Amino acid sequence: MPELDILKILQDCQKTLLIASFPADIDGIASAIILKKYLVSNGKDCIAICPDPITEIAKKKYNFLPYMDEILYAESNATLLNENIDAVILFDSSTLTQFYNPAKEEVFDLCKVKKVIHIDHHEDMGKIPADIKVIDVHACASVQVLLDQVVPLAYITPSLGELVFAALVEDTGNFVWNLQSSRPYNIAAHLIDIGVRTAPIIYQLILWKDKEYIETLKWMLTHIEYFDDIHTIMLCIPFEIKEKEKIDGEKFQKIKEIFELQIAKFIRGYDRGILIYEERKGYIYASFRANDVTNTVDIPVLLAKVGGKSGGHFNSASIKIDGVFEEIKEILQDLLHDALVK
Ligand SMILES: [Mn+2]
Repeated sequence: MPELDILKILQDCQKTLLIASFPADIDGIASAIILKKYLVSNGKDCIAICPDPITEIAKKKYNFLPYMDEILYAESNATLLNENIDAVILFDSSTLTQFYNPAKEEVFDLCKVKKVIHIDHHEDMGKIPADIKVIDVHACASVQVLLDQVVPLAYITPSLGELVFAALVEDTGNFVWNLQSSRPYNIAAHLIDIGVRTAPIIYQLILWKDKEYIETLKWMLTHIEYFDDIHTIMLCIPFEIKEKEKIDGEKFQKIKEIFELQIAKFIRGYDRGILIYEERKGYIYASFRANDVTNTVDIPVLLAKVGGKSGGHFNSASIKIDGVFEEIKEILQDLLHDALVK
């Protein structure tokens, strides 16, 4: 049963703004839509937004789901001001800048807001100025936190259930990672029992590939290098190749997404994948994705030895560094070699 009496908490508030973090992701969006509908059905006035204009990719990806028109793509500060908001609920990020668009908006001004609630499964970094934190780092998705602690599971209709299932599938890679208890399976079992059809959602989010994807993949597969001694694959895009193949920002994002999500850690015998990209001459970005079952190298620790700006988790991190492309590629190989023989 939910532990948090959200209706009581919001009883003195007139209008609540629910914000799903950007980049748009179905866990944040689904959580915001479900809580919005729950609050509205209990007589509350609400508006739900995602502060980033949803990309064409996300639109195409999620529009098969119900209630997607319940979430607006609007600027957070303008909405706060124009709609006389006095309560804010933030979903699915522990980074404040993911709740407004720093490229377009000045500051995130919450001073006129009476209640700020943060609902999340990411670790609380103390960066979100919330009065109430509803955070469970053992949950696989924010939607799980919402159903465990805020909205009764009995409120979920088959249509809302599609949103819940989509969020569970996307945040666990179709029930592969982020599973720290049987709860996500129990929620999924309940959804099947109430009539949610799960296969179409798995096809839409995981299995179906666009023609454009296959074309990009074809290019990538001819450029991947396999390093058997360090059980690592590399996709290298030095400046010359970037220019020759006309890889602009958008094309690179596509390559990066496909590499990180579908290739880097999924080739048997190769425990990690590195994408190295030279955006401008001497300005290098390297992204590591390692298999959560077979990788033994702490990637952020490894990257700290290269210098530059790094961040991430044990199996997933990236770095920006100035240098000569071939040299950095070699340094990364050597460091991996050393880390593995130890
Ligand atoms: Mn999430």
